[in-house]
Amino acid sequence: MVLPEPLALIPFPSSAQRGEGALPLSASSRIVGEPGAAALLRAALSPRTDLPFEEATDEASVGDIVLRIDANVGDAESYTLKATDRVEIVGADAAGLFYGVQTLRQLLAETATGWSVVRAEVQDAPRFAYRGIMLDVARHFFPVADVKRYIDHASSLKYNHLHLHLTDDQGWRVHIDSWPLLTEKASGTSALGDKGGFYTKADYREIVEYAAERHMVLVPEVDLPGHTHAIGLAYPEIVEAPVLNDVLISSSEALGQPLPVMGESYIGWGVGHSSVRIGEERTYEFVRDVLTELAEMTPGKYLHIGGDESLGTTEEDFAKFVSRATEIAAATGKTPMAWHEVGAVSDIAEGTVGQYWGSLEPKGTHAEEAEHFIARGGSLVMSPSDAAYLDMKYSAEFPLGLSWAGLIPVQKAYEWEPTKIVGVPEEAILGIEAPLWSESTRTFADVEQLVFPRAAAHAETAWSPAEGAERVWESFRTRVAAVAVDWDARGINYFASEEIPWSTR
Ligand code: TNX
Repeated sequence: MVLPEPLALIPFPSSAQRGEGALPLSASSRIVGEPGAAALLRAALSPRTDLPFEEATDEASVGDIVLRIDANVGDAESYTLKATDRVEIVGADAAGLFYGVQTLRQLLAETATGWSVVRAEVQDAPRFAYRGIMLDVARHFFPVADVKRYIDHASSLKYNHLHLHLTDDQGWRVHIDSWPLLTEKASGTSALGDKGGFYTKADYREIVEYAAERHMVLVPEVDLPGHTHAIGLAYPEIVEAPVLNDVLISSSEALGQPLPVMGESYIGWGVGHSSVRIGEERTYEFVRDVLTELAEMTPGKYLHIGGDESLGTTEEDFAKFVSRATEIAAATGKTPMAWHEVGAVSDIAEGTVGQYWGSLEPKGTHAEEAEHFIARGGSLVMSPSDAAYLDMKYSAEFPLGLSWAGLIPVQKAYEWEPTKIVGVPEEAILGIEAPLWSESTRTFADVEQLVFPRAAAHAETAWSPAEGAERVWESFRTRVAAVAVDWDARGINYFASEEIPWSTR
């Protein structure tokens, strides 16, 4: 017996059955129903198929695409899709409908006689509420147009949180009215001496809105108390002189990169040398002003305060700082989020969400730190660096990316289980996030090479049921090959890894 091939969908739905053949689309196929979703669907389908897909509100007929919202379909973000003699997508809410539309894009097929939709019946709902992807716009700045493209890519894979790493040693990337010198003096350059940049408040709001239309929530990060060298270019009175450690000195030398110098822009990749002044009251005014302004223009519920790699800071100072900083973040009305090191501090604000970036087999105190967020009533977002990091090289020869957490071929990115890393109950895991750090990515095309196809792997970990029959590498690798036809149509510069049978279509 020949088993039917699984539908080429990523992330694979909770349930998806193939029907008989394909439903032909034609110039008379219309999109009937919810206007917002219809406009996005039309914008996606029309250029690709060269068919008009007129929007209509009357009764649907054969060959049409019907978009509806009905809360009875299921929980938040869920949807059903039926492609028979027409396509009907019903979202439990606007997000669910949007995800059904993304699934439809992957069911689109071009045949000798024209465009069609593979007949199918799908019922779908996400596994995790937080499905995140990060872009580091501090090490290399990426303008609004690139961020929008990132949002397009990620939302098509049903990611719903975009974490922007907005500040680091190499630059400050968002305008803050009450501390205007940050963008005036500390945004000009990127790593490797490349051009910098920053988002005006209008730019930031444009990103927020574009993301919201695609059901992605922006999670802004201001990394504190370390990763703050750039702040010293603008406000030296709140930043310590660089603390050089042996690893920083030897790795900078090996890479031929300069060491950080107080008051000068830092263009190397080294970490752990900077800190804001923890004993200085003005520092907390800064934190309050920055987080308050960010909170005002961020509709999402999280404010990320960083907290990683404060290598030159004493434990005592670190504790003093992060307990205040998480309280300040909470006082804006948002939920603080922080890298797992912050979990080393006993009295962090209640409900703070921890982002675990240790390895799949936790080292040292990393697991305890992560577990402490749960003890404080928070939850965890899992970003194990040896599986979820999009900036690790695929292989030793790969020209872009870093390798400190190991090499991450696509299969390794695919095969990990977020609930089996630290000892917390499954409900304590809010979700996962795949971070793209941008030390080595000088262009957005570089970003796409590292992100694709691995972001598709993480999307499936975030969305698809853990026990699903298709949640296995052999299935995934053939589905990637098929979904990549859509990536080609969008011009995504994905890495054609040899692990994927690209020619199967
Ligand atoms: C570690 S992961 C960092 C970043 C670097 C990244 C490079 C984390 C919280 N901090 O500062 O960019 O490694 O892979």
